[in-house]
Amino acid sequence: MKTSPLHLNVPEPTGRPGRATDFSYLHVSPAGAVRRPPIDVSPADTGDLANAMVRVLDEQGSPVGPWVPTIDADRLRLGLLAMLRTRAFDARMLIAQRQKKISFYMQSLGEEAIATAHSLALEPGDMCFPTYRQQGLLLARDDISMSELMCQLMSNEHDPLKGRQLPVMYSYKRAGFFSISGNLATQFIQAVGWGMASAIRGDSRIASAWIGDGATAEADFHTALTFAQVYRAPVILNVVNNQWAISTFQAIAGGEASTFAARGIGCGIASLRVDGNDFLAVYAASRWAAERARANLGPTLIEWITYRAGAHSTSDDPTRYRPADDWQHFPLGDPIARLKQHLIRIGAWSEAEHEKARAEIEGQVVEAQREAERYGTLLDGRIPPLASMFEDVFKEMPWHLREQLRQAAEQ
Ligand SMILES: Cc1ncc(C[n+]2csc(CCOP(=O)(O)OP(=O)(O)O)c2C)c(N)n1
Ligand SMILES: [Mg+2]
Repeated sequence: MKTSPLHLNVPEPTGRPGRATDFSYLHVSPAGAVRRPPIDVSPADTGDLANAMVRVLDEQGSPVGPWVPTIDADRLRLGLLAMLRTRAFDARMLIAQRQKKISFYMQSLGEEAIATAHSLALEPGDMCFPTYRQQGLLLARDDISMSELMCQLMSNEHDPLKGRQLPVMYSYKRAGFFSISGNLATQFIQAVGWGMASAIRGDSRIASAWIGDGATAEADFHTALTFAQVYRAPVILNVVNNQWAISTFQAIAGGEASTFAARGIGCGIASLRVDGNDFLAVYAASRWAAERARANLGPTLIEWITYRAGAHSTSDDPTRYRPADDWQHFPLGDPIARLKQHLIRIGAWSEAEHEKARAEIEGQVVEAQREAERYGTLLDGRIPPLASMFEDVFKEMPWHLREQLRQAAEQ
């Protein structure tokens, strides 16, 4: 028998610079079309939810269908302000990097609804294990000031992490924000372990794990799913599918043949695929998953569909590998514009209020930066003292570190 030579499938995005993306691969469900099962649903019975897309806001900004959450206009306005704050903070810090005041930055442009709505859906004491694009978890609450975050970014004298972490890799136990690790996917196993520990102690706090589409290709992702399912750990497993992993399209991580949410079904985990640019859908799905975890019903995997509108980081130039105007054509739009449209529609917001809030937030970000810069930026060398490098590791400094500290002081 004559056979043709073997060859491999190497997924390619439909869009490239100068060639528009065909977004039909996203399979967008109409708003309100997807059912909302009770929280004690059997994980095997969520297969349809892992392959459809939970959406609440329709094209006109009206909430429709079974996933419309119970949330009042005051809280929604809080959510809108949190998204505006996150966007303004990101824009300002991008400029600060270009001015060499900070060495590196990562924006969450276009993805703001996911972290901010999720943050409002959790309870104080719950612990998030974020990646570098969930600054909205912190900016949605006022536990940590913007100027303190900026001190970390500037690695200055007031950097709470004393210059030991890459900018954006915050660590705030008191705000339920576990130290960010640059080793992607480790967040998933750590979150499952933390959730298991909470259950072992008979506590009521739950964990929330974060990963990107690209990082799901790491073994840790799959290990975490197994442990979460076997022990029914109280954890929300968030996969942020923003279509890109630096210059690599999500299909390279396996998003072509099946959804990332469907990975959960294969492991016996209740799973949802959700419009991540729909603030109401993010809030509703997060609450559903949090209720399941707190009721001892186990983990929920949620794939959030969104678009990384900015560059991967300040070291990346996306115009090299995708159409420059891709975001404008993304079918799920801009999360801020969509929540704004909804609030205006229900009479709880106006264009004038929006403009005023935007300007006020802009002013607050500028003020926070002014405050942070009083403690130095990367430009003026006002960094934590050299000796601080030797602190905080051992309760009592061993002799060889004391010796190295003495030698360093002599330099
Ligand atoms: C274990 C590991 N492998 C590779 C990298 C290098 N790296 C940093 S970010 C990134 C892309 C991750 O993409 P994704 O998971 O989709 O998250 P996104 O940046 O889109 O939010 C890679 C490969 C890393 N930090 N850790
Ligand atoms: Mg990604």
